[in-house]
Amino acid sequence: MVLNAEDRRLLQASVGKLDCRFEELGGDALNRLLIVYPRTKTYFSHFNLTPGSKDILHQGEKVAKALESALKHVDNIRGELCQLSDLHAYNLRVDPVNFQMLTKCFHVVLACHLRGEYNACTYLAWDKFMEQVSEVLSEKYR
Ligand code: HEG
Repeated sequence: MVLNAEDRRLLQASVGKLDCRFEELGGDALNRLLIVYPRTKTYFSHFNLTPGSKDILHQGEKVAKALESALKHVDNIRGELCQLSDLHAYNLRVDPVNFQMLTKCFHVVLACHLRGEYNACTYLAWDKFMEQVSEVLSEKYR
């Protein structure tokens, strides 16, 4: 799905309305992912998986920083996430369905931080964006 001009505007505007730093959303989303979809823990067996652990927050921050850079380059998400795409496909071998699960958790986190600002159009813009990121991170599989 293509991000049109209005989607891009809504993405940028909603980042500006967050009541926290963008990087903090990642830890929150990853915490939720591991609780709501416990099978995702298999990818992080070397982590301290206690909710809110430093491992989880640090990893979440890395994810959020990657999302932030993709947001700054929405015209070239593929180029921006090229190395991460290789990493997830060839090294980590994360099953693509996990990206959808993380996206769902990310929506909940955005809704918590944006409250009334998170309307249907803003939701759709984020959903398209996350779909593009997920596509890029899983397209090099097999
Ligand atoms: Mg991935 C590492 C981004 C989904 C499992 N992920 C990373 C890193 C980044 C990143 C930036 C660090 C890379 C590095 O250190 O060089 N991940 C990222 C994004 C998204 C995503 C942007 C989707 C929006 N990752 C994702 C999902 C899973 C997963 C859904 C599995 C459920 N990622 C994963 C693992 C690592 C990374 C196991 C390595 C963690 C480690 O050992 O430090």
